[in-house]
Amino acid sequence: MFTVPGAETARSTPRLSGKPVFGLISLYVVENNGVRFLSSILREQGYEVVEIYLKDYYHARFVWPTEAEVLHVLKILKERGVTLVGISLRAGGYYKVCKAISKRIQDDLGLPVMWGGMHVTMAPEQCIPHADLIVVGEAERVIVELFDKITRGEDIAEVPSVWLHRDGQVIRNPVRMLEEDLDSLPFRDFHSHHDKYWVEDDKIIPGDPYATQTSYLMLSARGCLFNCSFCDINALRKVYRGKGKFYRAMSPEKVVEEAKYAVKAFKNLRRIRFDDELFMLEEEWVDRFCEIYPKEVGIPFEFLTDPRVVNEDLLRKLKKAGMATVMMGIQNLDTINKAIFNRNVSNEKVLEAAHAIKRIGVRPCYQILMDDPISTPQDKRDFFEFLCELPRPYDLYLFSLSYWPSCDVTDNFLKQGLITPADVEGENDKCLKQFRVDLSWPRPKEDVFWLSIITLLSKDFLPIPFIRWLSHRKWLMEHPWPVYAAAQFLNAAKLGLLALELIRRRELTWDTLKRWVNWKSLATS
Ligand code: B12
Repeated sequence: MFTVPGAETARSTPRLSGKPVFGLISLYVVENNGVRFLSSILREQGYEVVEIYLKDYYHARFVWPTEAEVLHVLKILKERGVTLVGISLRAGGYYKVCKAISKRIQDDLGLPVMWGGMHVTMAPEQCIPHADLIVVGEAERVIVELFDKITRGEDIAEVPSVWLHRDGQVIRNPVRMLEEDLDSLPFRDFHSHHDKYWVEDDKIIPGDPYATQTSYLMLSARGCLFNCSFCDINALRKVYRGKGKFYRAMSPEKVVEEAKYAVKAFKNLRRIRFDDELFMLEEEWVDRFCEIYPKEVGIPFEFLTDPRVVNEDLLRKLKKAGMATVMMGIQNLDTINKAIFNRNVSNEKVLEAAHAIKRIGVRPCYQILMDDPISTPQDKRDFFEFLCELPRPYDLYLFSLSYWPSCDVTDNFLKQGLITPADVEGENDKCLKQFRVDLSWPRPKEDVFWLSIITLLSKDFLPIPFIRWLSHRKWLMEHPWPVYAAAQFLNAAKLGLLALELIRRRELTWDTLKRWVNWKSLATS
């Protein structure tokens, strides 16, 4: 246990005793995996958990909760006799909302508030002043130990991963060893409808707000083999250094068992999306998965991969087993990837992986990362030229570089004076407004030009020589509005076609439309 002096006040986390009734709040996402993992394991251990989903996540739209919504949250906590409140702070953009809600709960109800989630893990020092206690990192085992101790009336000052206040000092316990056996964790709870409330549009909607979905987001692994400097993984590796195996995957049998659970829990299920940082592409694992998944589940699936692990044979087997598409991170030119993103992957390797995917016959989605402050005008042209070489057809997800606390890219740019602390998520909330690139976001003319031109590449019917010809028009670079307007129009048309396709596949729900359609900010695709 480390204690660090900081004793301007004699603040102490209130003493907790008796079996807790836990109110667990998810900010702006009705799906929140973290919340669902925790409520599931706590319920399994016999604890009462009341889940409150405070507002949903909407693409590039962030609306502060209304007073009525805050009062609804307080009312639920009070009426359900909650004794300890947890708030899941997944993205730094919600830090200020989290602070405000916590204060209301502490002041109006006198309840202790515990924070956890990705932002807390990345920036615990920013969070601890506003919470009575926080949990750094993965919390399934931690929360059970914490609740058992509270129930038995024991002191919680030494629970691993927990930070709390004691006599004006902050107690910062080191993080717990990582859970190696992901198979031993219970599935997230998507099936029970009691003890769940969605607070949205000034209303309380009881029941599980996620039950009507047509796609199930599966997490079959935690961690990653790589360490890109812009990614949360880079921050997590620092937190977990020396704390056990970092990249862990569920067994194929357990993945299939969970998929079967999802089929039961979601009546309209049409697709499974593995949202792991890196889907397991190891031969034995893939062989077993491909043997049992089609027989026992058979629902189309997709996953995220990296050019460094793409293997044509394995992809072929996965395609046969139901792989509908694959998303692959490219990010930028190899020179930029190496210089600032710690991605040691050559352009040739990316092309090789793209050709392998093309031969397999699925339409991939490539992810790229824009808006870095380093790329020169020549880099931007080179990147465009490189993208022209990718075999079509493909979709593009263009992301805008956000600065997560304690990631290397953030620290390096801060040191070089390329960004200021106000640009870092937590203080900043750009990630809620410009995560997927929207062409109308204020940018230098040159970037509007290149982003618009790049957006044209995923419109298969436009010949590459024509797009290249446009890219050389000096006048357009100076006055990018015609190419911007064309890109916006084609983008909107493509999203319309995608919606029709989803309707055909019976995958479109009203909730998905609400989440993704924002006419003021079109996500490029
Ligand atoms: C899947 C995913 C999504 C999905 C689905 C979310 C879902 N079902 O939960 C969708 C597409 C909706 C999504 C959206 C966004 N996401 Co996202 N997402 C992820 C991803 C890939 C996995 C999250 C996850 O489920 N992890 C597994 C669970 C088990 O881990 P966990 O959530 O951290 O929870 C554990 C602990 O943190 C802790 N914990 C969590 N909550 C609590 C609460 C308490 C009280 C306690 C004690 C502990 C605790 O215990 C949990 C169990 O061990 C992560 C990357 C990652 N590796 O985490 C990014 C990530 C969390 N997302 C990120 C971002 C920025 C976003 C968006 C803002 C992007 C955008 N503008 O579109 C939105 C915001 C949505 C929202 N309102 O939160 C960033 C956050 C970075 C940051 N610090 O800000 C991450 C880290 C990715 C990245 N870019 O590096 N996301």
